[in-house]
Parts: sequence; structure tokens; C-alpha cells
Amino acid sequence: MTALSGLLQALAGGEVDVIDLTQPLSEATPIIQLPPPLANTPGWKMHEISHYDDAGPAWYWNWFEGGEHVGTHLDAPIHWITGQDSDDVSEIPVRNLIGPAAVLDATERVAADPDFLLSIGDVRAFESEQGPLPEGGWLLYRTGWDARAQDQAAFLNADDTGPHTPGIAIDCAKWLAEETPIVGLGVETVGTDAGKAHSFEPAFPCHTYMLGANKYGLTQLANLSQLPPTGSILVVAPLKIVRGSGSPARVLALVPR
Ligand code: 23J
Ligand code: MN
Repeated sequence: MTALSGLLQALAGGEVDVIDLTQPLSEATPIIQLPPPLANTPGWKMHEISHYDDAGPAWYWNWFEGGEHVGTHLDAPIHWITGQDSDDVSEIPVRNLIGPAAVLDATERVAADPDFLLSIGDVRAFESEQGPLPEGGWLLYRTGWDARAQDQAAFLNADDTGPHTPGIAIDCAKWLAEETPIVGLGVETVGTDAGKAHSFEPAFPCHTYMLGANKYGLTQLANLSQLPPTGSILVVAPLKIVRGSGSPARVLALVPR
């Protein structure tokens, strides 16, 4: 038996499940809101070409417009100034897009504090229970925020002082980027950085350090509650947009049952 025939058998026999970690992409998909004078991304928009009608009697198809950073999407290193000499989304080695996932659950602490920031100590505590962060893998940061993903106001959770969504502490972002063997960080929120991260020093530390270390970000993930802390495999499939800074992505997990 080869490794792949074993995988097929496990899929057929239900010992391995495929879980879709992707949020539906539609005109209702929440998008990030940066404060003025910064420009914002347009959301997702669909335009019908034909629908079994005079414009195309036997076929239905659409065209679409939207930002690269809409919905469940991947941030390529070139997205940030610190990664400007690194890969655009079409240049990312595909080997990096399949790897082990470590799922750290902070749902309870985020429920008590929407501005919760993950610390190095939290990741160290996870590692002492579950083993070290995986080489070439992904840290998936579970916050329960995916429950809000169909409602832009609840998802962005903004008030007079700006958005309040969970993220990563500054020193933890730097440590994950520079000292751990992961290739990327995945989150359930609108961006890998906390809602308050515009006022951090440096601003948006996850983007600054992770993309600056030639690593990746993944946002607006769904269904992390269906993954074990370790033992699943992530498959990330962004579009191969030439010069793209990122792309909406289909993200799947292979999960042992
Ligand atoms: C541009 C500026 C700040 C942020 C972002 C984009 C994102 O979250 C993104 O999607 O990369 S925080
Ligand atoms: Mn992005």
C-alpha cells in the first residue's frame, strides 16, 4: 500500500474526514474597514453574463469583481512592506500550501474579552500539552469569532474607539514569525491582526513580522471547532494571481476520525 492509496482508503472508509474551513463568498461577506485617510478594499460583487436566456440559451455564468483580501483569503508576503521582496501569491511554493495544523483554542477568553491578545505564554502552554508547533505547518487560532461571520457589524465589532476583535500580542507575533517553524497563521477574524492593532507599535505586528519573515496569513476561517488540536492536515488553495498580494482561497482540512 502506498501513502496515497492509504489516504484514499481512509477517506472512503470515513477514518479521515474533509472539513471545509472556508466561509461562503458573496456580496454579504464582511470586509475590513480601515480608518481614514486609508483606502479600503471593495467587497465581492457578481454580475450575471447569461442565465439560460437570450444572452446564452443553454448556459449560466457570471463575472465577478472584488478585492484580493475578501472573505476567507491568503495574505502573501508581498502584501506588506516588510515582505516586499518576497513572493507574490502566484510565486508561493505550493509545497508550503499543504501542511500540518495546530489548533489553539482561545474561545473562552475571547468571549470574556473581545480584545484578547494571544501571548507567547499561551502558545508555550499549548506546546507543553500538545507538542511543539509543527515544522512547515500552520497555527490556527480559534476564537469563536466565526459565529459572527455572516453579520458585518458583529464581525467587525466596532465602536467609537474602533474595532474590537481578538488578535496576537506584538512580541508573540514577532516570536511566531522569527522563532517558530510554522509557515503561516490562520484566524477566524477579518485580518490576522487584532482590531486594535492599527495603534500598536509596530502597527499591524502580525502582518509586519509574519509577512516580513516570508510567512503567510489566512483569515476568516470557519469550522475550526471541528478540528483536533493536532493531527489534521491543511490544504490551502489561493488563486494564482500574477503580482497578487493575496487571494480568496478554498481552505480544506483532512481530519482523522
Ligand atoms: C491592509 C491593511 C491592514 C490590514 C489588512 C490589509 C488586512 O487585514 C488584510 O486583509 O491583509 S489589517
Ligand atoms: Mn489580507
